[in-house]
Amino acid sequence: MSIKDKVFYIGIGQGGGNLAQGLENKGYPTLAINTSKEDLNTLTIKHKYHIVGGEGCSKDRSIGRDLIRKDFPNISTQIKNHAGDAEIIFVGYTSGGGTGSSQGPVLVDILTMHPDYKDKIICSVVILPSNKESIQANSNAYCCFKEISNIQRGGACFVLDNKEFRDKYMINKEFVAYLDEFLHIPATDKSIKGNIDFSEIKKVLSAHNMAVMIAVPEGENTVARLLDSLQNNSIFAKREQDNILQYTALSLADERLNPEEVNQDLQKAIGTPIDNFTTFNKRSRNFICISGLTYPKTRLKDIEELISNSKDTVMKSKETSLELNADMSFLQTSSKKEEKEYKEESLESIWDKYML
Ligand SMILES: Nc1nc2c(ncn2[C@@H]2O[C@H](COP(=O)(O)OP(=O)(O)OP(=O)(O)O)[C@@H](O)[C@H]2O)c(=O)[nH]1
Ligand SMILES: [Mg+2]
Repeated sequence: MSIKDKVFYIGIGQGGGNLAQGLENKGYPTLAINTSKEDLNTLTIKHKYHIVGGEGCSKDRSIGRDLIRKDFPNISTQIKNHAGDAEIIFVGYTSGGGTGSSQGPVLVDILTMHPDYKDKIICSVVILPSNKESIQANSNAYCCFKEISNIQRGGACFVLDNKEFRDKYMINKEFVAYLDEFLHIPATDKSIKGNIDFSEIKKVLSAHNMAVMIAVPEGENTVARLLDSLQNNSIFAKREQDNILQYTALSLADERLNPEEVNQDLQKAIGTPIDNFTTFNKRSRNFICISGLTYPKTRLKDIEELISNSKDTVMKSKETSLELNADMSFLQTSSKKEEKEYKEESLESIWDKYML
């Protein structure tokens, strides 16, 4: 049984669906769910589901919420029909839109309690909007993360950040490549000095809160280079520097390295995990996945600031009551009358006008 049969990905909304497309292209079973038929039509993946009554949410989270609630029995059937024997389920969505942002967190929460899935690992892939995007997108992201941070039973949550990279599709592509690389470690990376098996992959992915992955080409100063890439050149949201983490899975390119020493160096910089798993690969890449990290508090604080800076203007723009109380209607009377007459005119009556 290949790793691809043990994993199932559900994409919600446009961004979630785009990730589904990337994963399906690599051979993973996926399902794309959306309120928008048009969004779904852009995907060529096998299993797509259009939520009944959905016309897209135009970034309105309340519409998405209502729709998933009403259509949940059908959505549930779709998941049941396609999830197969997956042991790990990923739910992917963007936090800045209306559909994925409102439906992703609640779906994850439900799956972690659902009798059919509660013994599976339910992971998330969530995308943050760039800080150049609209106040609406940023406000949606903030509200979405409020919900995510309250999910009690979820597994690893990979937070991708559109802030650092301009090209959204590059972010998708890199994430898909990382996830594929990580999931294949038990099959491809083998060494007498240590292996990582599937149960260890599951252990890493079962940790709550945020997870990240990074890979750098083989070279000197393995740990420093991994950390630098993670902090400065990553598709993931910046990690909090608070030394909180649960697991690390590390695959090293150079068999001459001492895994204990490498892990010690790593822990000096990022803190001590509950457990660390290490192996070696022949791909000339050093790869790490870290899970059980704190959610990106600092980044979310920036979003909070961005929204609150615009709050006054937004509130004012929403005020509709323009208080003009004087009666100036004397000049309006005749036009009102004309309007009335016009409305009463029917197509038939137009003929009458020409019967002179
Ligand atoms: N990285 C990445 N970001 C995306 C992608 N698609 C959309 N986004 C971002 O996601 C936000 C918009 O979310 P969408 O996924 O289009 O929204 P949706 O879930 O379809 O919701 P509605 O369209 O409002 O119904 C914006 O912040 C976009 O920049 C994608 O494929 N990759
Ligand atoms: Mg959409």
